[in-house]
Amino acid sequence: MRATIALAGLLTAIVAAAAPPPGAPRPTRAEAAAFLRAAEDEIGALWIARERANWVRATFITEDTEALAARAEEAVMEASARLAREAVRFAPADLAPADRRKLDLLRLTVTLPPPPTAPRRAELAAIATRMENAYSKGKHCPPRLKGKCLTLDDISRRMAKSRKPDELLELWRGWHAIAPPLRADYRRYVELANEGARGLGFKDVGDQWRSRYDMKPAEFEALADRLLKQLQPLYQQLHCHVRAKLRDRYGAAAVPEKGPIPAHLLGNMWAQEWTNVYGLVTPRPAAKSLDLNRLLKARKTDARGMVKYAEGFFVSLGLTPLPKSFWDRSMLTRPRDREVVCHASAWAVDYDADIRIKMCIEPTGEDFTTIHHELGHNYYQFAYRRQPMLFRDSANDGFHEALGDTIALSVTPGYLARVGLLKPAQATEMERAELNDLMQRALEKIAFLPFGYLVDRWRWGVFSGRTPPSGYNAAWWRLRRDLQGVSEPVPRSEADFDPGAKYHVPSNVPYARYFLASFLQFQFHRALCKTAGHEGPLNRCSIYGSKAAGAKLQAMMEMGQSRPWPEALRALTGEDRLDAGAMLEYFKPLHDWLAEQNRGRTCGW
Ligand code: X8Z
Ligand code: ZN
Repeated sequence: MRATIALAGLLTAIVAAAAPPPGAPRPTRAEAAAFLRAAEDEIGALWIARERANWVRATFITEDTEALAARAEEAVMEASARLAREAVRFAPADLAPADRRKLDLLRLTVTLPPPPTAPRRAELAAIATRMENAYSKGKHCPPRLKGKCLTLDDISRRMAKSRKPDELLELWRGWHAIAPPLRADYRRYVELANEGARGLGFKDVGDQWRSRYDMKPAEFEALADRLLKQLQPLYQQLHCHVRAKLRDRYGAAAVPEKGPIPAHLLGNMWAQEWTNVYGLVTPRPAAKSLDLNRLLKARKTDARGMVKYAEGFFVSLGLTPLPKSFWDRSMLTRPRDREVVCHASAWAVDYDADIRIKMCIEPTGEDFTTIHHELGHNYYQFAYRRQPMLFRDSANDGFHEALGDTIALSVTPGYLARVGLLKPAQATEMERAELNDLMQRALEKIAFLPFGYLVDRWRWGVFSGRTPPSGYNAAWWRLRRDLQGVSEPVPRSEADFDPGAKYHVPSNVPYARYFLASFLQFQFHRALCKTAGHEGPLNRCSIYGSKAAGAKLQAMMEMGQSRPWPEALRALTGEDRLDAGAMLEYFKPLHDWLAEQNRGRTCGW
């Protein structure tokens, strides 16, 4: 991949728009370096101030913290716009490659592209903060509970367990009812952020998001398409089998034989992962299956205890224990006395060693995995903290999301026996019935792929104007039906705003990162298993305790965003292409088994 050339090309548009007057002297390398030093100092200080304000807001939502966070965002926007404009002056300079990269990153990594005027920047900052808060405060107050309201965690807990279609539908509808009030704000946010993106030299916000991958935006789209296509056959097989089993359970009237699966029956609010219907699709019901929910409850493992297990894994790789401040400052459970943003996140508040997580942990296998995911973010942040400010991020955003998931792939029965959560004999029995384990993983990882892809497909359409506000909801369900094979459980209309019921939409967090991470984590896993000396099938491998694997990970994480991502990938895996091969290899036995089960069934929708 000609990464540097592609990146340099990105600047052409704004260079043309704001080129120095003819005859103006070309800026020198030293001038560019001085500009970048000052820019990093300024933007770094503002980023840190924003993180602090945001931490307080996200862990204590009030009108005041909302206003303070919006102010901090506004200050970042103002500086980003100004610095990006000034940066244009240095584009023709003969720059050191690292400085060229920094100049590009200055405009590429702006999360909320700043509109040109102060009042509109203030408006956008206020809308963005308000939307995330509104989502986070969302509640469902069913009449049957007579005034008691359910949070998303309450709803998710019920949805994971319930097998009553009526109850599932009520919960699904109840949660989706939080979103219509966000629609007007969302529409305005799209207008304002698009203005900002255009000011930075992009066609629209989607174009800016797709430009962050060391290649042209169109090349990135092609890459995503290629990856999805590689996994489509396996997704179709999984979908086919799960649909047949849901039909057995819920009846022919509820689940069509050949059509999409109604979205409320898959054990997850967005049907984005299906692990909670594992009990309906267990390949080897006679053999023991791993049930982390039970294990954690039986041991009365609390939130801290769960985080300790995850930390223990990283430490076994030779990475450092979490600093004391992590334990003092993290928010691990939902506070009873105030509104917070419960959606899990990891922070480096000072862009240095002050790493923390914010999560409302429940003693479930799902949260056990999410904790590994979050600590992956924290260990990454900790590793690149010595990089220049503009390089303190992952190689691309998929890398950040993949790190902790890679570790979670090593949470195998064998590993759980080593840390005493399982008896060795139990672990051996589970490993023998490996299809069970693979099915659990597939319900998490394979089921996720089309969803991971479509959230931003929808937003790219919205930002480009191809999907007008009058078609927001219809476009969402078209994608869900076409790509996921999942349907709306009751008729929907443009009075609804179903994409707004998914955190990342009102919170302005790009989503393609999770799609990329799905592939990257298997590439990482395969490479690290090799480094750890593992032989045999990939799904049996745990890198627990491998200092060699830890050193490789650490070396890649320390690079931060200083080099184009293919180089970081190469440092860890020897490959420089994102590829589905490792994922397909991992799931091969399950794929074969599913194909057999589905013989005689009509797959697809
Ligand atoms: O948002 C997250 C993480 C925080 S970065 C908890 N994830 C996506 C989601 O919840 O939709 C992890 C998996 C996908
Ligand atoms: Zn994450």
